[in-house]
This record gives sequence, structure tokens and C-alpha cells, in this order.
Amino acid sequence: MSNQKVDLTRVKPYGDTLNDGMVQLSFTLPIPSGEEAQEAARRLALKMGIEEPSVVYSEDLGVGYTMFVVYGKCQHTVDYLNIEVPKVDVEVMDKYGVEGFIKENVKRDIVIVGACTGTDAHTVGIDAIMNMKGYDGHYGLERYKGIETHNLGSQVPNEDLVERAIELEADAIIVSQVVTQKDIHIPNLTQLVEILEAEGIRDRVVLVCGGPRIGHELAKELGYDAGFGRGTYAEHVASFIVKEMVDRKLV
Ligand code: B12
Repeated sequence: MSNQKVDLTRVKPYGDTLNDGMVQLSFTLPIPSGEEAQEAARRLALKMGIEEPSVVYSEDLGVGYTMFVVYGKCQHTVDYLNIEVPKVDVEVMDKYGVEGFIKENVKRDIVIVGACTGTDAHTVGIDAIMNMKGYDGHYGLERYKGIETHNLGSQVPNEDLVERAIELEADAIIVSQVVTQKDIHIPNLTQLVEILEAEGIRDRVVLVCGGPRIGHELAKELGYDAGFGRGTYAEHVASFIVKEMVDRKLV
């Protein structure tokens, strides 16, 4: 590590010494393994703006494809001080804080219905938020006094989720989307909002989505009240839901 002062308006990657710009990237090319393939990878890295690229590893993927790891120097910088990321603006309470808040301000149990929707089969994210044992030492919503949870699992069609939410008179609907290849999550998340609007209940529920590539800004754009990404725990979502219910007089 260097004692040199970091210029936060011109941040660049750090490898051995401050500002050396060293990065490692990996990618696959649809070409057979060999010296020509390595040269192709090196030239591509140069075109990406990587200086002095060095192909440090390549592996034949067996079907005319090769995977590469390249080291090189990134010449660009970013102004860290000028970055603003839209985030859910709520003071996060811990489990006991949320439970106390419900007792004092809602005065009844709240109902949360959740699912991983569409063709998405990843249950771990929604389980991390909803299931009793929670995630990373943070209990899930199922364990909260004053919250009744219904985790419908994965590959749940939007129509089924809405039907269950109506049946259960849900206060909040929470949706997980993990697969984002070819932006498949966008039409799926949009469809849910459309169904809720068609049923005339969009304004009556708190609608939240989450997943490793979901952000608050995208969620708002798609018509959700909030979006949560990586590193979310149940208390983040619970704090948002209960405060939103009170703010919107949904109690
Ligand atoms: C485990 C896993 C699987 C398991 C899932 C098992 C299960 N029951 O869930 C299996 C093997 C079934 C699987 C299948 C597939 N997978 Co997969 N899978 C993974 C893996 C390795 C881990 C995911 C995980 O469990 N993370 C742990 C949880 C806790 O993290 P999380 O989901 O991010 O959740 C947190 C936050 O995002 C947030 N959150 C998530 N949901 C919600 C919801 C709400 C309301 C809120 C508030 C917050 C929230 O809170 C959580 C806790 O902090 C990832 C790679 C990785 N390392 O992430 C690939 C990955 C997600 N899978 C991937 C793919 C492509 C697939 C397949 C399409 C592969 C294939 N070709 O068949 C299939 C999908 C099939 C389908 N129809 O969906 C890709 C997705 C790429 C993309 N950008 O879309 C990944 C990233 C792997 C990769 N690098 O390519 N997969």
C-alpha cells in the first residue's frame, strides 16, 4: 500500500501501486484454443482500452471456444465524489424495532406475499428475505412478530401471485428476480404491475422487488415502490414496508 493521498475525483484501479490501473478481466471467444486465439484476446483487450495487456491464462472449452484471463492497465478514471446512486430512503430498524413499530402504528398483523416469478427458478434470494432462518445471521420475515408471510416459491406466474395476494388481502407483495439475461426480468416485472393495475389494487399494496441485479432506480421506473439489490436483509425490506404503509395510510 502506498502512503500517497488518493484523489477521489480521479480514481483508477489499484494493483501493486496506487494508480497503476491494473485490472484482470475474463472472457470467452468463439475460436479454437492456440497462439492465434491468445493474440486475438490480447488485441481485443487493447481495443477495450487496456494498456499492456497480457494473456495470463487461457483454457480450451472443447467445442471451438476458448476462455481467457487477461491482465492489463486501465487508463480511465472516475470521479467518485460526483456519484449519486438512488437508494431506498428509509431509516432501517432492526427486527425488534420493526415489531415495535407494527405494534404501535399498525396495531394488527401485516400480510406479506412473496415469490420468485416468471420462469426464474432461483428460490435462495426470496428465502433469504422471507424464511424463518433468514440469511447471514439476519432472521427472515417469517420470524417477525406482527408479520404473516406467505412464500410461494419460484417460477410463480404473475397471475397466480396476484390471485393469492387478493385472497390473503396482502399488504405487501415482494418479488425476486435473479435471472436477468436478455433483460427477461423487465417484461415480467412490468406485467405484474399491469395485472395489479387491471385488478384495481396497485394503490392498496406496497410493491417491492429485489435481486442481485435489481436497483431502486430500475424498480421505480417499472412502477414499484422500492427495489433492493445484493446484501439486502429482511430488516431493510420490513422497515420500508411498515413505514410505507403508515405514510400511505394503508394501515
Ligand atoms: C444457486 C444458483 C442456481 C440454482 C438455484 C437453486 C435455488 N433453489 O435457488 C440452480 C442450479 C437451480 C440455478 C439454475 C439456473 N441458473 Co443460477 N445461479 C445460482 C448461483 C450460483 C447462486 C444464486 C444464489 O443462491 N445466491 C444467494 C442469494 C442469497 O443471493 P441473491 O439471490 O442475490 O439474493 C439476495 C439479494 O439479491 C436480495 N434479493 C433477492 N431476491 C430478493 C427479493 C426481494 C423482495 C428483496 C427485497 C431482496 C431480494 O436479497 C438476497 C439476500 O441478500 C448464481 C451465481 C451467484 N454466485 O450468484 C447463479 C446464477 C444466478 N444463475 C444463472 C443462470 C444463468 C442460471 C440458469 C439459467 C442456468 C441454465 N442455463 O440452466 C438456471 C436458471 C433456470 C431458471 N429457470 O431460472 C446466472 C444468471 C445470469 C443472469 N444475469 O441472468 C447466475 C448469475 C450464474 C452466472 N454467473 O451465470 N442456479
